[in-house]
Amino acid sequence: MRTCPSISSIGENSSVIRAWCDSNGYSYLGDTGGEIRIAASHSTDARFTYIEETNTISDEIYQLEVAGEPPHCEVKLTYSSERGLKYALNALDQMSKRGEWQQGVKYDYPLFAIRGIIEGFYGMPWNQEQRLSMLRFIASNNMNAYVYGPKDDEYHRERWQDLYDQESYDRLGAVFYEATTLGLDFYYSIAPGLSMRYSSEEQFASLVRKVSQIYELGVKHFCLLLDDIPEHLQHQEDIGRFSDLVEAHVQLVNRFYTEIMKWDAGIRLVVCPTQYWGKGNERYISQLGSRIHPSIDLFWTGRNICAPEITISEAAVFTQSTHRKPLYWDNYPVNDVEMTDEMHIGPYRERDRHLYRFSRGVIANGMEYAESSKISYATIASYLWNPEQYDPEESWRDALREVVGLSDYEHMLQFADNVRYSCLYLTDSPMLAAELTRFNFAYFFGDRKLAIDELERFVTKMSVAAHALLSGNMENQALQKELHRWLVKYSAGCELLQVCVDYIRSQDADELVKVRDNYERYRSDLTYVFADVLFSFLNKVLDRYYTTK
Ligand code: LTM
Repeated sequence: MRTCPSISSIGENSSVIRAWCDSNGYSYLGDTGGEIRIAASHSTDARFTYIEETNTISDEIYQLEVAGEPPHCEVKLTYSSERGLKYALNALDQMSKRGEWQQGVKYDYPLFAIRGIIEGFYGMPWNQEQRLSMLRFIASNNMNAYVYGPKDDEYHRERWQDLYDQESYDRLGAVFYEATTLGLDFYYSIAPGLSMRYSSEEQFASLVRKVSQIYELGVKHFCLLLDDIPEHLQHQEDIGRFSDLVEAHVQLVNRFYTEIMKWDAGIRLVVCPTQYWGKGNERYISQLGSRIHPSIDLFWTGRNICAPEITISEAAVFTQSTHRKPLYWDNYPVNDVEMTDEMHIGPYRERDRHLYRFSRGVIANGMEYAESSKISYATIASYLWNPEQYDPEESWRDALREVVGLSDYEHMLQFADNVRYSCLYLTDSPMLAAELTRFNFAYFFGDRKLAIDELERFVTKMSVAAHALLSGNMENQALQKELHRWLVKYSAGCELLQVCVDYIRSQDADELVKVRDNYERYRSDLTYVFADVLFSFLNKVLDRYYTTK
């Protein structure tokens, strides 16, 4: 556990600074005596309200001037809003965590306007503790939006017409309160499309009533999710009334928008269309985009449900046909449905670094594994803040340090390097792959014994990490629990590699039998680690490729 320096502050917004200190583990001493002494001031100068690159008015710009180090650190903060102030405090926190006090002036702002996450996966929704911890995590990584929409919360989808019972309502209220206190926009989503009769006045009224229950909490950001529902009209009444699904959706969305805008002019609506991926100029999405109110945002996952890359030309096609920039619902790190054997803890990648100019923002869908999601989320947050300077590998290592903790970092790096496979990264195990390539060359063209020794040293390092992560008490125990299945498979892979080394060294036929037996066992567990890297090496070993002859 690190100890944080104490903080005192003079100037504006001391209550915000105090609240930030409370949720980030700093003690707040009032207006004097802190090891970090802050002078905070608000500014409405263009420099603090306007971002030139994106040509937007922003409330997220800040300047931090640091002189000295704790216990004698003087800090001047300038910002145009509470959000900017919180980001400035997060920047201070980063310095404190890393023990790197950068003297001088830092002026900074985000490039993507909407930067957030959606709890929008199939499977067990996060529990309240995980959800609140996630909110604190994304806020401390300068994201600004949390979307509530777990597919398996029955009030969200299956029982969309039913009002929340008191207990669930209070729970949701607490999430909204925490998000707002942290400076996050809380989006409530509702998904009526599995059963809704679009022609029914009664059902439309139920939809509005349900959402007004949430509005009563103070919520002003809503999502109407029409994904993963039948692509054609189902009810006879609807077939008689509308020419097709998109006509029903245009009517539903516009009526719904008109209705909720009566409550408050500050309300924002995002719609997830039924066709939420593709080229972006197909009939349904073009019709919907052309005919719904221009202020409504549309979610879009890109070229595929899980997009291997997102380019600016794809975004431009979407914008031309729908008359609005996409708000990306990025299906990473989510690992539900057919991806449940995978664990998505690799860094975010393959999103164009200029996408911020061509989109409203990115909302990243999580895994039901909340702690594990934080690893990729931290990299997504750093891409979204400044995609021009984003370095996936550097950001990933920072994320591992933050989520895993310093004491387990090196072991976790050994392990996680073999658990990077996802739609964004179809290979895996770059360190192991490089080691096997090196071994292959050295075995045939160098000192054979030395080649085997070096491979064994590498495998031992991997095995030590497996042992430590599986049997010790990790600093982040929730993470250890979530990763258990992948750690077990990784450990089995390490054992298998060791058996291979033993065989290659001894060239003993009995050792080869052991390799085969181990391999069969290893293969019967479908948990995805190492992608194909281990298999291609194993196949060579079993084919007696590494012989002394
Ligand atoms: O992506 C969207 C818009 N909807 C669903 C998600 O809820 C689900 O988590 C992902 C990944 O399986 N795929 C979807 O189609």
